Order: sequence, then C-alpha cells, then structure tokens
Amino acid sequence: MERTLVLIKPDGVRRGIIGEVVSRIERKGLKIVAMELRTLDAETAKTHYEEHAERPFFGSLVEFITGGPLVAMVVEGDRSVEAFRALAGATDPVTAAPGTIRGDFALEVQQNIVHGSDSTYSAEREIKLFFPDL
Ligand code: IDP
Repeated sequence: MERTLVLIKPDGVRRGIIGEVVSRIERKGLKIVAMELRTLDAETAKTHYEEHAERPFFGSLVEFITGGPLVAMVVEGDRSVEAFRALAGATDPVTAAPGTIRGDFALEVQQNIVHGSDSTYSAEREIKLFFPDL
C-alpha cells in the first residue's frame, strides 16, 4: 500500500480548517495511519525543504513553516501520492482548480494550506523525517 506525507501547514491550522482537510482525505477513501500536531524546529524544516535550499524564497518558507503548529500525517491508499496531490491542487492557489484544497481556501503561493509528497521516493524520506518510528 502506498504512503504519502501530508502536512496541514501553519496557515491551515491558524484558519481552523484541520477538520475540513481531514474530511476531504477521508471522503476520498484514503486512510490516515499517523497524525500529530507539532511545531517544527528550523533544522527539520530545512531538511524537509532541502530541494529548495537555493531558491530565493527558502528563508521565508522555513520561517513560515516553523511559525506555528502544523499537522503532520501519514496517509495511505492506492496511488496515495498522486491522489492527495490531486486533492491539494496546483502549488499556486490562484490557478489551483476550484474544488481543490488550495483552489478553495488560499490565494498566496507560500501560504497554500497543505503539503503532499511529490513522489513515493520523497514520501519515504519525509515520513522517516516526521515519523522515525513508523
Ligand atoms: P508543492 O508544495 O506544490 O510540491 P513546491 O514547488 O515543491 O510545491 O514548493 C514547496 C512550497 O514552497 C510550496 O508549497 C509553497 O509553500 C512554497 N513556494 C513555492 N513557490 C514559492 C514562491 O515562489 N514563493 C514563495 N513560496 C513558494
């Protein structure tokens, strides 16, 4: 069974839409097998986003993602990586399709509510980082 790492980023928690996001994941038929509310330290955030280390927005992304509690989840299901990214919508919420999480709830590219692993390879790396005992 394929697994993916999902984050409800600090903007999603702040706006009180944890339940909304969880509900969409469950309605789709995906299964939440681990879930934790936590505030990331800078080191974990930098490791999580290491592929973006050279991007101009890296510093502000790390500041944003460590700026308040987030919800980390391991989500399981057939083609769960692709299935969750379809629920999330495009990275830029302005162009994300209505009906997707980002399309329905956000307007700004950084504060785009959720993260979902972009491949099964990234998923295993990210799950190890957030849930080393799983
Ligand atoms: P993804 O989250 O849809 O996989 P990525 O390109 O991997 O998108 O970017 C990771 C995260 O970095 C995005 O979800 C968003 O929060 C942030 N981000 C992406 N592009 C920009 C940008 O141009 N400015 C600020 N933040 C960005």
